[in-house]
Amino acid sequence: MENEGLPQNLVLEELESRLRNDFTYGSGRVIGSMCTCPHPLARKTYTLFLDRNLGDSGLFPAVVKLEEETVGMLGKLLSNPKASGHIVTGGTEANTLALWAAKKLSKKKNGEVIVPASAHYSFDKAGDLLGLKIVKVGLNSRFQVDTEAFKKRLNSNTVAIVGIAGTTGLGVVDPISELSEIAAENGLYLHVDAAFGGFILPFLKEMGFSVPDFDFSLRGVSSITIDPHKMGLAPIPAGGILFRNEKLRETVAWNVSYMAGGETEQATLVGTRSGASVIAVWSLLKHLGKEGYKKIVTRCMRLTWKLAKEIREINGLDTTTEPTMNIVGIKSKVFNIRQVAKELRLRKWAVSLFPNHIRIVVMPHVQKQHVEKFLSDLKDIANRSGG
Ligand code: 0PR
Repeated sequence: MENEGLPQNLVLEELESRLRNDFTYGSGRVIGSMCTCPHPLARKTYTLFLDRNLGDSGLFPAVVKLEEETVGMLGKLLSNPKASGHIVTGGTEANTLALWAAKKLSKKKNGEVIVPASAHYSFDKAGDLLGLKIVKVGLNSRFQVDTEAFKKRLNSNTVAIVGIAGTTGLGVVDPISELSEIAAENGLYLHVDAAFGGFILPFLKEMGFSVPDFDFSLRGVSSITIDPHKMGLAPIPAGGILFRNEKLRETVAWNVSYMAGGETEQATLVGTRSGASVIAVWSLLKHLGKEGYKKIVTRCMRLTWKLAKEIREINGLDTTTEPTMNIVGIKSKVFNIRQVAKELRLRKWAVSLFPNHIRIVVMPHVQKQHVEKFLSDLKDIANRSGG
């Protein structure tokens, strides 16, 4: 830091010039990400109430009420109006809170958590932090967790099992109803990671698509991650952790007595936390309603199906699996998929690269013309590589 500060306009000018060349969602070039342009209403409500801090909740009782309502609306979406939880920093914090609750409830010393091999790396982080062994179970030919293999890994140290409703790599939904039975029969905690799928599956279901059960309608489900800053169109940070009931949430709650607003309770990893995030999510759920989200999901899915169909028509390329949600995996038996990703990046497409496939996520900022331009570049790359 310099001794003398710069005038505001110079600071702004410098920032504008330095940030100009970063990717923007609006350009349509970011097609491998799970984030998107926040909805204009959420931008507005977020900035209007930037100073609200739920770490000292006694100062902001109205925001506490808005968070309760937000969690109530998400709970209802996930078949449980009595769910209790918080808007947190993201899926990583939500998944960590779930494993923390499971660990505390079990009181076991050398706890193990069984997760699908497709689980997000946040479970590895949480396991490391909480001293829990993360046991990974292989997938079947449809990239869902193999429940028979799952059962074989259960032992007296198991404290929780995890299922994913919308995997990070391919958007696949695990057989959560089977996991729910395993959990119920063995008295185990089942956490469902619907960080991505939580804002898609309920809407697809209402629109008549066949969607497997994955939420609190299943008796064994203890908690669910559902992230508004992914398909919910909320500004970052906005993750969601929902526990089946208030008692489970209280497992990770702490009382802090000295706060300016009086005694406060915190049941999140962070202390000071954004009330603006809560307000932004609340405003979006109120404004968009189910119909608004259905429209967004429909548009993303139509483009996803178009993309998947046309990828399969390109010589040498194929999709990894039929998309369940707005994620497409591109694989090849002919080309080195790493090389294809490299060529795409040279043409300024921000794609994600997994060990055996390229991940495309058709988020709400991706328009038809972007998909068409992407397909034409992909065809060109395949042709030049001799597919
Ligand atoms: N659970 C699942 C199923 C996820 O896919 C993710 C993140 C998380 C949990 C963790 O969420 P947070 O990142 O909010 O803590 N999935 C994306 C991924 O890792 C996140 C992402 C977002 C990646 C934007 C790239 C990007 O540009 O692939």
